[in-house]
Amino acid sequence: MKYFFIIFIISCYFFMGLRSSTMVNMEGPVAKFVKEQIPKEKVVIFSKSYCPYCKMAKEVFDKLSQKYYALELDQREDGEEIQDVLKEITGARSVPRVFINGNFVGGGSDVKALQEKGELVKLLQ
Ligand SMILES: N[C@@H](CCC(=O)N[C@@H](CS)C(=O)NCC(=O)O)C(=O)O
Repeated sequence: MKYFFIIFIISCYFFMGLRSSTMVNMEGPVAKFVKEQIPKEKVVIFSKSYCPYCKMAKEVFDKLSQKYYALELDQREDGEEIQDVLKEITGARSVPRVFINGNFVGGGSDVKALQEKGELVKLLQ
């Protein structure tokens, strides 16, 4: 039973790795959509409506009166695929994934840290 469990866990990791490395078509329509959204606004947030880290990032921009374009991935049928594409682009599929002037700047904690260090305002120029 113990060995079955270990093999099960190893198989899960194997298939998760396989999914991320082989199933993302960076030339496909979802990747094209993601690439088109990133330069659409000065601040673009790939978000989920219920996500506290996304709320945290949005609040940072709200306090700066900086408008942003948020895509709520939990409200889209292609949300999972968008996250797979974002993993290829940014190295992780967690939300939020925040872009400023077309550049990836991080997740919610990163945005907050940038603001606290006074670096966010510079990136927004
Ligand atoms: N340290 C990350 C944490 C982000 C995080 O844990 N996000 C959750 C949602 S609140 C997530 O992406 N969960 C996996 C998923 O929704 O696919 C950040 O500050 O952005």
